[in-house]
Amino acid sequence: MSIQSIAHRNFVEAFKFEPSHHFHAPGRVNLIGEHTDYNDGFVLPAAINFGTFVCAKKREDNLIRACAVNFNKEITEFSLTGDIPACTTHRWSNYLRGVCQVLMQTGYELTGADITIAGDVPYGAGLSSSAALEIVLIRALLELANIEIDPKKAALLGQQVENEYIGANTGIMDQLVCALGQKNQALLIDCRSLESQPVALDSDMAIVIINSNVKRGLVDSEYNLRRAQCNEAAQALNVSHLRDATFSQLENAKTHMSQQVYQRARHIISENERTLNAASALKDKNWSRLSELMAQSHASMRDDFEITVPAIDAIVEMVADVIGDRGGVRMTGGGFGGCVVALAPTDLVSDIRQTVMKQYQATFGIKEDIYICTAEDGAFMA
Ligand code: GAF
Repeated sequence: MSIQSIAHRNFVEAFKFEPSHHFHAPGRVNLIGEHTDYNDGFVLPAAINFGTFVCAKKREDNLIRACAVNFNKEITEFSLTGDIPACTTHRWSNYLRGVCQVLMQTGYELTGADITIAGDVPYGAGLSSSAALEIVLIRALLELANIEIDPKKAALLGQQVENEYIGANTGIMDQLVCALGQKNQALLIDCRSLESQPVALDSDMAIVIINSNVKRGLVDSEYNLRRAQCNEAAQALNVSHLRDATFSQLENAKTHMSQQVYQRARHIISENERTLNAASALKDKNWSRLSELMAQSHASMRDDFEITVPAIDAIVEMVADVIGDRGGVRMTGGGFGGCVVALAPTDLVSDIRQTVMKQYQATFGIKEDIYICTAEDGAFMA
C-alpha cells in the first residue's frame, strides 16, 4: 500500500470522516557540498522518492488534532492560541507545534485542522525526514487557510522552525530542495542568493543510497561545533562567510588560527569549488571527473572536517572499488553515521549491492539498507 493510502486510511480510522486535502514533501540526498550551506556556499542535492504524506481537513474551531502513523498512531491535540509549548511525550509533534508557532508569529492566520502524517524517509539517516515534515506541514496548514506561499519562503520558515523551535542550528539546504526539487534533476543551489539551477541526471546513472544504520551519536553538539569553528575561521580571515575566502588568504592566516579551525576552513573552501566543478562534470557526463571530485569530498569530510565514522569510510571504499572511475561515491548529509550516496552506472547496481551485503555486516556487525532512488519533484498538493 502506498504511503498516501496509509495516511488516508489512518485519517478515516482516527477521525471517522474523509480528509479534504492530501499533501506530500520528499526527503533529499545531497550529491556533494556538505556543510557549505551555512557558510553561504554551494550544494548539489536532489529530492528523492521517499517522503512524507499529510491528509488534512479544516476544522471550524482553532484546535489542531494530529495522528502520527509512524509513531504507533499517537494522537496529539493543542489549540492555536498564544505560545504553543513543546511536548515532552509526543516529541514528533514538536515539528507540527513549531510550524504552527512560526507561521502564527509570522502573521499567518491559521485555522484548526485534523491531520494524519505518514512517511517512509528513514529517521536519523541524514535524508531529511524532518525537513520533509516541516515543508509538508507548512504547505498543508497554509492551504487549509487559503494562503499561497512561495516555495523559497516556505523553506525559510521550515529552517526557522528547526533553528528556533527544535533547537537545531541547521542551514537552508534541506528545506530548499524539499520545497523546490525537480524530477530527474539535481539542484545546484547558491545558499547565499537562494537561486538554484537544475542539473539533469543521466538515466543510465542510478542514485544508490546505502544506509549504514550507524546510530548518529553527538550529532547536534558536533554539528554546532563545526558551525562555530567555521565562524571562527571566517572572523580570522576577515570575511562574513567562508564562501568569500580563498586558499591563499587561508594560507596567509594559518598562524592566526588553530590547526583544527584551519582544517575546517580548508574543507569548506575546497568543497565549494568541488561542488561547482561537480555540477559541470554532471552536465558534461564526465564520470571520471565526478568520481575524483566525490572521492576528494569524502576524504575532506573524513580528514579535514572529521565528520565521518569508520563504518561509513569502509562502505565508501567498498563501493568505490566496484565503481572505479565510472561514477562517484561519498558520505552524504550532516555526518557521524547515516548514509553513503553513489552515482553509479545502472549495470553496476547489482554488484554494488552484492559487495556491500557480503562485506559490511561481516566487518561491522550491522545490517545495511540499500535504496535505489530517483530524483523527484519538491512538495506538492496531491
Ligand atoms: C544537515 C543540515 F540540516 C543541512 O543544513 C546541512 O548543513 C547538512 O547537514 C550538511 O551539509 O542536513
